Amino acid sequence: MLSKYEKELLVTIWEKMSLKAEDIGSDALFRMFTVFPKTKTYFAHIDISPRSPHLLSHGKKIILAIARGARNIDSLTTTLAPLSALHAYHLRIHPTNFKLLSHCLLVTLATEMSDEFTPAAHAATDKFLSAFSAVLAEKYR
Ligand code: ZNH
Repeated sequence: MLSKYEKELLVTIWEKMSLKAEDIGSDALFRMFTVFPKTKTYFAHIDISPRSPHLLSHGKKIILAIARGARNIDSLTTTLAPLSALHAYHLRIHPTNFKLLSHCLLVTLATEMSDEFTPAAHAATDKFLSAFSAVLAEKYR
C-alpha cells in the first residue's frame, strides 16, 4: 500500500523523469540487456545498440507509460489494461522479465536522481514498480 505522501512523491519523480524519458528509458533498457542478456530475445527485430533510434524511442514510451501509471495510481488495472493485454497476448512476455526491468529502472533512477533518491523515494518506487509489473503480468497465460 502506498501512502498519500508516497503517491505524490511518485508523480513528482516520474514527471521529472518524463522530461528526459528517452535517456532514462534507454539507459534502463540497456542495463537490462547487459545484465540479463536473455531479455534481448524479445527485441530481435529491432536495433538495441546503445542510443540507437529505436532504443531511445522505446525507452521514451516505457517512461511515459510509467509516468501515466503514477498519475493514475488508484486505477492502475484499468489504466494499464491495453498495455497488459499487449504484453500478455501479443508480445507474450514472461512475467519474470518485469522484475528484471523494474530492478534496472531503480538503478537508473538512483544514478539519475543522486541525493534525491532518498530511502523514501526508493521504497515508494520499488512498491510502485512491483504493483505496475503485477498488472502488466496478470493476464499472462
Ligand atoms: Zn514493454 C512495447 C511499456 C516491460 C517487451 N512496452 C511496449 C510499449 C510500452 C511498453 C508503452 C509500446 C506499446 C505501443 O507501442 O503501443 N513495457 C512497458 C512498461 C514495462 C514494460 C511500462 C515495465 C514497467 N516490455 C517490458 C518487458 C519486456 C517488454 C519486461 C521484455 C523483456 N515491450 C516489449 C516489446 C515491445 C514492448 C518487445 C514491442 C517493441 C516494438 O517496438 O516492437
